[in-house]
Amino acid sequence: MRTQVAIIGAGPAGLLLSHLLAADGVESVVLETRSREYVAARIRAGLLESSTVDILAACGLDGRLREQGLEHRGIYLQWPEERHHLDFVDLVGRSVWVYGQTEVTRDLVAARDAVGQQFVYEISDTALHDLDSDRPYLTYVDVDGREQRLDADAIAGCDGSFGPSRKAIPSGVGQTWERAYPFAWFGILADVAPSTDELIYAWHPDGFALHSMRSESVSRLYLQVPPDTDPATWSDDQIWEALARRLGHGQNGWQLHPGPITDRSVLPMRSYVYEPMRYGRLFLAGDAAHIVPPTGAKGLNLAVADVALLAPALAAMINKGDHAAADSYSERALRRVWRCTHFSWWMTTMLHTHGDDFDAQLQKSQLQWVSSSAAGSAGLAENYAGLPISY
Ligand code: RFL
Ligand code: PHB
Repeated sequence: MRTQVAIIGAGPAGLLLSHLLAADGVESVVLETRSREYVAARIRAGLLESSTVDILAACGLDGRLREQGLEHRGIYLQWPEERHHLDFVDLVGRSVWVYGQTEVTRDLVAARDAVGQQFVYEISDTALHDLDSDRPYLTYVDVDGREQRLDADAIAGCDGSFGPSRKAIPSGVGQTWERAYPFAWFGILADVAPSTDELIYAWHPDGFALHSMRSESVSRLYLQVPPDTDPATWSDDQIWEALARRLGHGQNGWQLHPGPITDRSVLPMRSYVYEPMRYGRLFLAGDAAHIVPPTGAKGLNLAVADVALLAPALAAMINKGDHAAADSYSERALRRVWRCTHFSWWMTTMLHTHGDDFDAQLQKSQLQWVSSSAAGSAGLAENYAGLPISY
């Protein structure tokens, strides 16, 4: 098989890249280890920044988002006895949208299916070859156990943090930066109307909590827990009690309404950046190149921003033989990646406790300043609502 761009991974990065490339007249094949059903059902991110919404709108992919998504003006910052609203629209003129990654994926798959995009699901043994030539290719084993080869002008590694793309770059070429955090997030999905109109990020001596949502009838909530936590060991009552305490149930009459928990999982948190995001004809995008802790809600948005830069760069290289944008892709993408890496680290360290009393006093002072100073709130708002793609 031959195509112009071989895309490894049918996550948001790979799917949107195939869509943007097609708009520029570039053909692609999307390869995925998981099944179509698994990819469609995966529960992950929930918050879209304004530039992500702008990109989806520019490709005509914002129909269901506008109908079913929830537009939020800002967020609440909470700590014992205090809750402050940060209005991003007033502060920086931009809003954010609650619209699950599951829904974004569904819209992208539907749009690609409608125009006959070639997907190959349930592959195994994906291997990348001749990346430093202008004839790179992939080999893999298909669902029927047959070995296959896909030749391309370029390969896009959109295969997440555990995929083979980054690992195919010879050691010594790139550099990695990493920070592991001594805590994890316990996330639940619950069939209950959100107890808040906008997201609540809560600092508490027991640990961080977040009240998010997926729709007017589905809530998504998170608790800071030790990384080795087994989600099965917490009863539903224990989960709701911890959430109520940390999120300020009873404070100024506010109440957290519990409901049936339909999904629970524990996710580790880390920051990770691999640089450069290109090796020869291999281009990395999304989680394949960088991971952020979820506190800043940046992972999905960064994946979208990467491919918004990568698609025109690949199109210019393939359609016109113009390599300038492809050559500067890594540097341009990384400028934004590092800004979001810093913001995600900053939000994480401001809101998660780790048993140090001195640090706890600094965190509360920081929260007070961010909530009450125009400069402090605008800084958070500018980063949270999202910087321009070309930042
Ligand atoms: P993905 O979504 O991981 O997709 C990679 C795809 O590659 C496939 N793959 C392979 N395919 C072929 N051959 C191989 N050998 C392959 N190996 C892997 C995988 O099966 C998969 O389908 O990466 P992508 O596209 O870069 O997208 C990144 C986002 O998914 C991720 O950053 C976000 O989900 C992170 N994140 C959040 N981001 C936000 O912007 N806002 C949020 O509110 C937010 N909340 C979250 C999150 C991530 C979470 N989890 C579970 C990690 C909340 C959670 C709970
Ligand atoms: C979510 O709704 O899953 C979510 C929202 C905001 C975050 C992280 C996760 O910062």
